Amino acid sequence: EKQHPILLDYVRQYPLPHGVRFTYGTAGFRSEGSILASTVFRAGILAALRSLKTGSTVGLMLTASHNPISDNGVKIADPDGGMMIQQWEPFADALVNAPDPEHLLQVSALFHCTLLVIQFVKEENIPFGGGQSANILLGRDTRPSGDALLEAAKQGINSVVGAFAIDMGILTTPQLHWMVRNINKGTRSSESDYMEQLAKSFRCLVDLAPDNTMESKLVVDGANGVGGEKLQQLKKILSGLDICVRNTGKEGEGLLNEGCGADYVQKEKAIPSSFGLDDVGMKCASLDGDGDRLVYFIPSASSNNVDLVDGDKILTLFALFIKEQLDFLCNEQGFDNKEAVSLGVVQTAYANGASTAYLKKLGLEVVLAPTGVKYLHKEAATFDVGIYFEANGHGTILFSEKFLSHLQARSDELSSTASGSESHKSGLRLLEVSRLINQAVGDALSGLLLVEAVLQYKGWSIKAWNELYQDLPSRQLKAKVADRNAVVTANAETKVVKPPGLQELIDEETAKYPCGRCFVRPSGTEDVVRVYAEASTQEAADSLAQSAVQLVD
Ligand code: NG1
Ligand code: ZN
Repeated sequence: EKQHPILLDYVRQYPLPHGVRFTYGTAGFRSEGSILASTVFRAGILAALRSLKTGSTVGLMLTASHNPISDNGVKIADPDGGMMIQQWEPFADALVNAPDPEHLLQVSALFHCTLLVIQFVKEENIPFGGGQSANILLGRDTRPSGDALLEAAKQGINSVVGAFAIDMGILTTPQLHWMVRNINKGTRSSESDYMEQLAKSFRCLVDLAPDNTMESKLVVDGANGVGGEKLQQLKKILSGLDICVRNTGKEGEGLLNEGCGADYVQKEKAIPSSFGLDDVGMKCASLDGDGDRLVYFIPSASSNNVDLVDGDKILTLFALFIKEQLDFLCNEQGFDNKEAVSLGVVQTAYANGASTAYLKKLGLEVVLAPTGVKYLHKEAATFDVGIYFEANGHGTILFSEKFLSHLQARSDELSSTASGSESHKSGLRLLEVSRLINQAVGDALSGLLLVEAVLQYKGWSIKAWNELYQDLPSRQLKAKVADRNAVVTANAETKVVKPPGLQELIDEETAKYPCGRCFVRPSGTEDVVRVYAEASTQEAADSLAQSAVQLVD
């Protein structure tokens, strides 16, 4: 028999750890970094197959985002820069959990790793041998386990004939997704291209803004991760912003995500380490460990608290700005596309109820999606301009190709005649926003620059922005249960359908609280059921969440 193009002899170098099952959850495979080598090796194979199948470059990112430094994870970016298509997730799960070939005698041969790959290649009609090549861009965050895992990924890729691993070094997650997208579009895709594009479009947006005086100083918590490092790099080519980065991850500044970072600030509503009394009242922002989440905050005078300006408020700020630009654009004579330009915002059930109410009052179409950016992204992509954010600060703004080419054509046409008009300017602003904000995935660095540009445009302080609406008090808790997947939800996770009867009990409890809202869902990244409750006072929200935990247990 002729040799199969997949040389899974390498598999033996990365034995499967005993007694663990990995699932491609909300954000790829994640666990303790020390037991991930076989998973990452096999994710390398998966990425190579994905690239062969699509005939395009794909990405493989090693990160565990906001999780502790000892964790790590791996996820695949599809050719468009988005997350790997969901149809491949069952194969991904089967592949990383399939027994090693050595164990062949103990298990049904059908399920072992090599056979599984061969079968899948056949089923999916993945081309081999005709000189097809596969390119996989590799990125990783600053975790110490990243080096060894990178090797495992390369070996996995190399075990597929025709597949090439291209190591892009230490990157934020959104940088890698951006590169994959741009390579496949045939546009500039290096790290310095990324930096230059962000700096340039930011500068253009500021130039297109009225001459407002600005609270230009911004203190940023880099979570002691890659985001802080990259922001410092970006700072060198930025003008008009006075950014001070703390928790950059340098020797002596502290550990990745420990007592700092966007997740910590959002969940604890506490100031991150390296921030103190001197920062009270300042405009501050916090990135997460891999630079795809962004929240703002104002350290308050009382103890360690902050006024949190979360992803919902970033979404609201962006929605206000975009809507205003679209209104300018569409009010103009000759722009008869008013009906045709669709603007939508996408949130999850975790969005604060006050934000949803505010957005609806603005007349915006608000869509609810299940947790996980892959779901939000998909919904947002159905609009000409789709804005999505999770409350935790992960999100972006998507522009349809159709709308962008329309804007471009219009701006070319107007540039000679009506260059000073507000309508012309709004077209230009929208074009610059599409260049600034990452079109592949949520990106804290580009998000931060857009927030700053919009605040500048509005002449708003962070305080003015924060006061657009007031968050309803809320509480998030985790319930440790025997099997989190016993809880099955529907309606964008707002209703429990299994186990039967649970939703009725939750409804009954919720009805006892004014402005009460409560839902439970299995986490996609941790072995817990998450509980969220909102009510008119903090005590009430706490108590509702507590009762729901008891119902789930
Ligand atoms: P899970 O564990 O499925 O709740 C968490 C976050 C998501 C998303 C993913 C990926 C919450 C409630 N959930 O998912 O929003 O960021 O991690 O990192 O914050
Ligand atoms: Zn992240």
